[in-house]
Amino acid sequence: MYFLGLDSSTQSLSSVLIDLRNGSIVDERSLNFDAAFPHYGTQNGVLPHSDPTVVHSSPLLWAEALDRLFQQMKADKLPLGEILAISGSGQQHGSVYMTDLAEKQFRDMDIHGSLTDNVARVLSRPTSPVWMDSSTSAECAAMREALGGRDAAVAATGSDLFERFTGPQIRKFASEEPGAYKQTGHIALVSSFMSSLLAGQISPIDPGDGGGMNLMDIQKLTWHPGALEACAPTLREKLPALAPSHHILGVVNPYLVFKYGLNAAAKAVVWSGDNPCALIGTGLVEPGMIAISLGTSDTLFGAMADCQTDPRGEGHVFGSPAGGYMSLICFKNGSLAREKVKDQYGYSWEDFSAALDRTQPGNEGALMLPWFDPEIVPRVLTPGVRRKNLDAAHADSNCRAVVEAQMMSMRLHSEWMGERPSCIYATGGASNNAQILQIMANVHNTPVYRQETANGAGLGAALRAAHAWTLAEKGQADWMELAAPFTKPESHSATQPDPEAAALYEQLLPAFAAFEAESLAQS
Ligand code: ADP
Ligand code: XUL
Repeated sequence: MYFLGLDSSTQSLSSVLIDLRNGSIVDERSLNFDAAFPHYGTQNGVLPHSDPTVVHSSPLLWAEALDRLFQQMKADKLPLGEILAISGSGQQHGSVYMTDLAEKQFRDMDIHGSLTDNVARVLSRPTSPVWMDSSTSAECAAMREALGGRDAAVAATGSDLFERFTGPQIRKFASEEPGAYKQTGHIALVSSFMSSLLAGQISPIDPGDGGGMNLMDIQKLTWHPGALEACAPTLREKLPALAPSHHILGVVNPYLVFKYGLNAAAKAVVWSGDNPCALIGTGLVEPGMIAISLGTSDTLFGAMADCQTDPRGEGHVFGSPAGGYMSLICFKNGSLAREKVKDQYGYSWEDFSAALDRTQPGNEGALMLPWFDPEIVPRVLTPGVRRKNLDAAHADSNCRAVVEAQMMSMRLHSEWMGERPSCIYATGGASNNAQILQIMANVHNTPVYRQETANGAGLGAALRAAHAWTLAEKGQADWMELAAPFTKPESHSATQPDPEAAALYEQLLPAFAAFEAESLAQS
C-alpha cells in the first residue's frame, strides 16, 4: 500500500514514498533547484534581485522539477502504478498568479508538452514572491490598520501582518501592477499550485497553509471578508476554496498517468504547507510536544487543541492537518546563516562540526545576532550581523556563536507557547548535524530526538495522503496508529542535555536577551 509525499521547498523538490503495510520508507530522493536547473539562475532556490528585500522564485522551475522527479522515479522503476494516493508540502506563503485559462489548461493538459509548457501559457505574473520576501511593510501597515490594529489582526487571522504573508504580497502586486492583477483569474499558494498540477484542476487551500496568508478567519477556517476587503479588489473571485487537509480532489491528472504510468485511480489529496506537514511527519498529531525544523528557515512548532495566539504578535497559529491548531515561530536566518558563517571561514560541514567540538558551551561570553538577512523573529528589517565579545576573525567561536544565538532566540521567543517541552523532535537538513543538536538539547535543557528521515515535511505529506485515502475508503482513520510506525524516533538518536551546559545557558539567556533588546533599540 504505497503513498507518495512530495515536498516543494525553498531549495529543492523531494519525495518520500511509504509502504503502509510494513511502516517503511521505500524511497526518498531530492532535486536541488540550483544544481539540477541552472538555467533559471536561482541561488539557494531564489532569483537574484537588485532590491534585497524582493525575493521571488519561478513557478516554471517548480513545474519542471515535478516532471524531472517523476521521470527519475520511473527510470528507477519505483512502483508508480501501485501508489494509492499522493499529497504534498509546499514552502509556505509564496504565491502563483494565473489567468482565467488555468482551469481549462490544467484539466486538458497538453500531453505532448511538458508541465512547464502548460504552466507558461497561463501565468499572469512570471515570478512568485516567496516567504523570504520582506518588501511589503507598507502593505502590512495598511492591512493592520484596516483590520483594527495588531491585536485585532491576530485575533482575526491567527497572526499579525507579516511581510512574507500572502495577503500583503497580493496587495502589493494589485497596487503596483493593476493591469496584471486584473488579468489574474486564479491566485494559488505554492502548495495549491503544485496540487493543481497533480490533480489537473484548480486546487483548494487547506487550513494549514491558509493560516499563513493573513486572509483566513482562524476560528471559522473560512476566508475573512474584512481581510479580503483590506487586501485587494475582487479578491474573493481569484482565490480557490478552503478545504480540510484530508480533502481528495479526485484522481491524479491523466498527464501523469500517460507519461509516468501512475495508477489512473490514484487519489490526489490537497497539499499543505511545509510546516503543517512537518508537524505530522514528526508525529505531533496531538498537543504536548515540540518540533524544531532546521531547513532553509528554522521553525519551532507544536500542536494545540485550541486557538491560542501570541500576545506579542511574533508567532503564528495555523490549522493543523490533524485537526485543531498548530503554533509556530519562524526564523529567516536559519540554514543559510549557518552556511554563511561556514563558508566565510572556508569550512566544510565536518570542519564546522569540529569547530563546535573545539569550543566550549557559552562561548566564553561571546555573542552573535546572525541577522545576515532581514529577520522575522524578532522583526529586523535592516539586516546586519551584530557581535559582542566576539572577534570576527576567530572562525571557531563564530561557528559556535551562530548556533548558540539561534537556539537561545528560539527558546526566548517561544515562551508564549506555554509550558516548556519535555522533549524536542528535530527535522530538516541540518538535523543531521549531531553537534548542532547537542547545542539545541543544552539550550532547551531537554532531550532531542531524530527520525529515520530528515525530511519531516515530505514524510508528513505521504502520511496525509495515507490518512485521506484510509478515511475515504474505511470511513475512519486513526492518526496515531497511522503515523506512529513512521515517526517514532530512532532508538539510538536521543541527544541528552548536559546538565552543566544547560545551567550555563540558563545564566546566559538574560545577557543574550539584553544584547538583542539593545541591538533592536539601536536599529
Ligand atoms: P528546505 O526544505 O527548506 O529547502 P532542507 O530541510 O532540505 O531545506 O535543508 C537544507 C539545508 O540543510 C541546507 O541549506 C544546509 O545548510 C543544511 N545542511 C545540510 N547538511 C548539513 C550539515 N551536515 N550540517 C548543518 N547543516 C546542513
Ligand atoms: C513559515 C515560513 C517558512 C517557509 C519555508 O512561516 O515562512 O518556514 O514555510 O520553509
